[in-house]
Amino acid sequence: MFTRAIVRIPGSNFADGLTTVDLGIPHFDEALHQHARYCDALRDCGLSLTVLEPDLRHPDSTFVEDPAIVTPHAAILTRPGALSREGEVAAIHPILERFYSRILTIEAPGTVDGGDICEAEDHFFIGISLRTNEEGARQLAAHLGALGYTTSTIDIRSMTTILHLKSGISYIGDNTLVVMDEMTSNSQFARFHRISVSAAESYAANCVRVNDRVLTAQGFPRLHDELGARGFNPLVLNMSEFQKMDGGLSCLSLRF
Ligand code: CIR
Repeated sequence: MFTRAIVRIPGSNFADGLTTVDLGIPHFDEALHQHARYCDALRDCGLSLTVLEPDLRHPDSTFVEDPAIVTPHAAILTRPGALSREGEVAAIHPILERFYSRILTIEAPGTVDGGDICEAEDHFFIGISLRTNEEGARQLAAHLGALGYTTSTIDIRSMTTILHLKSGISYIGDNTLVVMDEMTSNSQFARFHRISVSAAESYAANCVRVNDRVLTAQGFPRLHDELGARGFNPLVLNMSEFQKMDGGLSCLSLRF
């Protein structure tokens, strides 16, 4: 069960953030509206929110998942792989200090983006990507190991369609992974029930279990139906403006 989440309202320069997709420039007012609906959804799932003010120094800072990893035992400050996002770590640090007495760090030359880290019960999959490097993964695995978790790495550097590991897989509880078609046969996922997401719906592979709901992106009916058929309770949110900036549902909050 999660009881809290940290979110940050998008800044007016949100469109100046990084993106690899060609879906057009996000509409700021619509992004604010979608963000507010996202916050409502987390509250509906029973979470108490810490809502941070926009940070205009960092256009991508609404994606609070990337500068930190939170576990029940400790928070880990990451070292984001994109230079323009480095300062987000110092900005989130004092917020995490309100909730955690133990805060660990990733040191240079290691880099880690929280979006590359997928927690499945007591195991963490660590994506090696253009943002998370091998040294960052090694440091993170050592921290998580000391906290009692197992870890393994998944190299996604050859996959051109996803930015982060969690753009392609999500653990939604009940021993179930939602996985992009391209990754379904990965032997590391063999012990899980897998819900495969077709290339046409690949954006929907980033979904988030929050207590008894699964947040899913609007516009992907096959995954939605499949979740329902398997007994999950989807909560659908319009993510169009965040998708334009390579962001998904998990990126917009730290849940603990
Ligand atoms: C970036 O490129 O860093 C942001 N525009 C999007 C980050 C999305 N975060 C995530 O998937 N965890």
